[in-house]
Amino acid sequence: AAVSLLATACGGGQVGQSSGGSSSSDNKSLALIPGITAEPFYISMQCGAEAEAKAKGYTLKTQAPQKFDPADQTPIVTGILANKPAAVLIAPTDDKAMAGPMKQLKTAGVKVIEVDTSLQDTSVAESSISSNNEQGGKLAADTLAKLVGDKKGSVLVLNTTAGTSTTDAREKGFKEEITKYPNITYIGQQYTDNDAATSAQKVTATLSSNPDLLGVFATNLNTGEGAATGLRTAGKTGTVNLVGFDASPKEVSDLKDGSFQALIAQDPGTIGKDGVDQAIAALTGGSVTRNISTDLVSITKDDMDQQSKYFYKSSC
Ligand code: T6T
Repeated sequence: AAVSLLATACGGGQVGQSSGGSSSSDNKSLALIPGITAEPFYISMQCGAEAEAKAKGYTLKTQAPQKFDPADQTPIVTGILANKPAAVLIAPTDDKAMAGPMKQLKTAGVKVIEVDTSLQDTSVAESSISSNNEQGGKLAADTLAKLVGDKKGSVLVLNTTAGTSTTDAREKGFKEEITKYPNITYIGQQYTDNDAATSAQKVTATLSSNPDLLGVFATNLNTGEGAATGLRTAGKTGTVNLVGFDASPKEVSDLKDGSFQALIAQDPGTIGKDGVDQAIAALTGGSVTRNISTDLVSITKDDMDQQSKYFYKSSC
């Protein structure tokens, strides 16, 4: 029940049998396991990966968990293992809990490529492709500080769940960078379990406990969409500056109508494309790059028309 296919979004299908446990050189079947189903960041990644796989003569099938949760993602890895694709591109939903299942892939001779998130254990993946998330957190801090100007008050980070490598790194970068602004007090992070409604509640609660709140940094898509709702409900849109991460269609329309003051957008299509290229290099004895960092950009309402190539897709 935890398994869901993104087939409708991007034309992919279920992970199929490879050519009968054949050697990796003639097995051209790749699998993608995103962090969560039906979410524009991972759909955009899937689009990039599918297009590249097709261009290179490989098949790519996607299976994603319902929740961003290792309990949902582990059975997908186990199921895919039975079909033995040549390589698996995966966004591990926990930097420790997914190590066991991912090691099983490696032990079975399946090449493992990390896309977006990664494990603490760097011995499992051949290559890891992601944004420089710590840098993204710093960019969010500088962007928020610029919006706040010389006003004095506090700022909050709304984060997803501890153990998510990407969002942990975003908070780390933010926390370090925000100390450069003495007028701003960082009151710490609150976890939302990657749930928009929880994020909205945390904003409302913080507004009552910290009436001097000047800004919020929401570390990802759901958290940001929820924070925008929370500020709207409290009548604080625009008064409390909101910097989000990602650029989902909803976040982009919220930026346009002033619910967000800025978004830090990633380039998920390129993460997917590079993931396929690294998988193929690993399978064919090509040169593999251990770590690849993809673009991040800060977008505001004023420059959003020029940055539309960074907007995420809901289908390919
Ligand atoms: O922000 C992205 C991704 O980079 C992160 O690892 C998890 O959340 C998103 O998928 C957005 O929902």
